[in-house]
Amino acid sequence: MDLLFSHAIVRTPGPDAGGGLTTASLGRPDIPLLLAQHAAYIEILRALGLEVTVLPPLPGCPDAYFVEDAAVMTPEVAVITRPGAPSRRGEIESIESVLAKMRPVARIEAPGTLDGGDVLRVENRFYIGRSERTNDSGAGQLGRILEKNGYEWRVVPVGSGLHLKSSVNTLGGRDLVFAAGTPFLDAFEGCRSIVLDPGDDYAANALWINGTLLVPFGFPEARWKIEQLSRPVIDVAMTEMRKMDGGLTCLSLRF
Ligand code: CIR
Repeated sequence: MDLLFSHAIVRTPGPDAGGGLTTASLGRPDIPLLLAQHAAYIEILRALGLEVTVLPPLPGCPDAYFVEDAAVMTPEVAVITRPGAPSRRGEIESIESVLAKMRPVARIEAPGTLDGGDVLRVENRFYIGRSERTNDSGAGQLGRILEKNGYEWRVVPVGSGLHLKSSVNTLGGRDLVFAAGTPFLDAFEGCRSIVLDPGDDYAANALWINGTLLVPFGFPEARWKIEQLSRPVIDVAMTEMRKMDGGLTCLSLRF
């Protein structure tokens, strides 16, 4: 049974949002369009019944609107991460001040690094990607915090791609969507997999919100495959976030 979300935290992109980290060669984001797409994303979350807290831009932290990377939320605890990219570490103080009002806080400490984009919950188990951003220490620290709170956890070597959730996401329960050629499919035994076509990798970052599936606009084959689950699907324009390696999940913390 999936836990339903009642809240989301997002952060408005700042005027410096084009100065964040990226591996994409898609050009710089158009900031007015980025803001419009971000505002539309917020409206979708609200239309799905979530109470959305919108944090202001964080000066000097151009990637801070990818709030998912700065924390991992469970009903019991808010885990403040230690992002793998040093340029993103300035984000955590601000997110901690917000989350500390909502949950007991735990922290990933040095030498651990962990990005929330590497953390995927499937029912009672958390899959933690070991990636360019998340190391063994960070994954282990998070795992032990989760274990204390009654969860199972498993480390998955991500191989290529930015984060674990760049390649796999839940579509509800144990239904998962994978990018083509994902090397770690075996780690998810017992789950039902939809594997997208080569070229549709970006659409593997689909987002389940209380039974509705958000998918990035512009991937008709991926959308068709996901629609076969007979759950409502909403297309979301993500062209400008994609230029900064951002996807649907990273724009919010949901709980
Ligand atoms: C970064 O490279 O950190 C940002 N430009 C993009 C982070 C995307 N986060 C995510 O998918 N969870």
